[in-house]
Amino acid sequence: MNNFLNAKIYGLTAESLSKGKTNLQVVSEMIVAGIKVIQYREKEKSFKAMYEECLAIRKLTNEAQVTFIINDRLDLALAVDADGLHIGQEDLPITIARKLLGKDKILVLSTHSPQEAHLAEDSKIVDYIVVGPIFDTATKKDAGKGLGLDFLNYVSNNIKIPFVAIGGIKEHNVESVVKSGAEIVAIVSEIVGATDIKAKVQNIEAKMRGI
Ligand code: TZP
Ligand code: MG
Repeated sequence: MNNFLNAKIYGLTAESLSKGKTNLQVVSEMIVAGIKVIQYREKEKSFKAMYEECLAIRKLTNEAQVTFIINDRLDLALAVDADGLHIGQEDLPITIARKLLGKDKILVLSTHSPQEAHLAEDSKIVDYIVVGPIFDTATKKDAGKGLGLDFLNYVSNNIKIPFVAIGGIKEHNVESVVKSGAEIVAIVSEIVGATDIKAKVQNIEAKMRGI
């Protein structure tokens, strides 16, 4: 199932930033809030723990017809029959990821420069690119400094495959990201750390619609 086509928000898990909630609780609140594409992102747990958590998330996302993407781990994506895999420039080469994932799953690739974005587009095997970090973020330790909106503007003017903006995106700055061409935003801390996830999502979506 691919809901990226009409999604506004790509929601990512981060249990350490979830104010005591589990990833499963956060995912279930994201679903109630209407988020249609959710990524499991977890760097600390054992494979067994991630597998069990993802099986439960897979059940919830299937029931709600929400697209479920796994970060980094192709084996985990296949093991729980996720809808897709999100990898970075330091992960499996995209050709191998695509080969092992099969043609029907969604392949998402993070990009950090115009050159990486063009390579992803020219490959013809990446479905979505993620563009960032747009702003500084403490969520991803090795993200580096925010690249600013220029890279996003470049992608929106020069790249034809769909893209998602990421990195330091909050309710207060999401309008600037949309004005620079992003139709989908990936958000971690602002959503998982919200006391009321549904209200936060509604506020962000309202800002994205220019309300
Ligand atoms: N990739 C680039 S920045 C980032 C990832 C996973 C983290 C974004 O998190 P936040 O909390 O929305 O800034
Ligand atoms: Mg990664």
